[in-house]
Amino acid sequence: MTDVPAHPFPYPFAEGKTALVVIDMQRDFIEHGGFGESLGNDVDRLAAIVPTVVDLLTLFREKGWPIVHTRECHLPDLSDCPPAKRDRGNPSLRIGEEGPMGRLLVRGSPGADFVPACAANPGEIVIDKPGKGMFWNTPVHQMLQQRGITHLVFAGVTTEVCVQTSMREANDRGFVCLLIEDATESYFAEFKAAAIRMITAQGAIVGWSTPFATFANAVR
Ligand code: TIU
Repeated sequence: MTDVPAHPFPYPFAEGKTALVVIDMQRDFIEHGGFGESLGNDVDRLAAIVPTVVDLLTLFREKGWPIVHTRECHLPDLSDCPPAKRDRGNPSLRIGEEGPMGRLLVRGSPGADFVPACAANPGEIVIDKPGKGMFWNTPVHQMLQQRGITHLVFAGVTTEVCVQTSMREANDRGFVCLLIEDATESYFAEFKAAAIRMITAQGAIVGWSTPFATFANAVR
């Protein structure tokens, strides 16, 4: 175990038992013309974390540690997209409709794929998930258990939606979770700050948080 300085107290990093989880670094959330922008959001806020996510990916790749990438997306017939999700709100385009990057959040559409800098390498796990959380209706729990993973380091978008949901799901399944603060972002600065506070409050009730540089210095 390596103690990583973190909030609310040092995170017990377990080499050999830890995977990086990069949540939904997809064009549909980060680039103009995608799902995120269709909901009325300023997507440029999210693009700003791409270099730090790349640094985190590079660190795990240099070490040969496991990496999981997730994509929020649906089958082309939308049979895994509940009407309650598709019909929510008043977006300019709905899930499954044709946009400038293809059908929004549909598996195989250019927009549903990763931004190029955060593409998965061969051998890394890619999980297509129909929900906000990474465990709902996916094989990821079994895949992590098969590899002896007990600790997860989180990055990606958006902090209070898919990242927080996935961390809560992971925490309930017994994983020891750390969020890299500058490798996650929200469309709302105040929601990112609040999510990090919620995750780390009450003695790390959901998990720990720390900046990338602090994590990298500790594990290198
Ligand atoms: N809208 C929003 O903030 N997020 C999502 O819809 N999905 C993810 O967080 N990936």
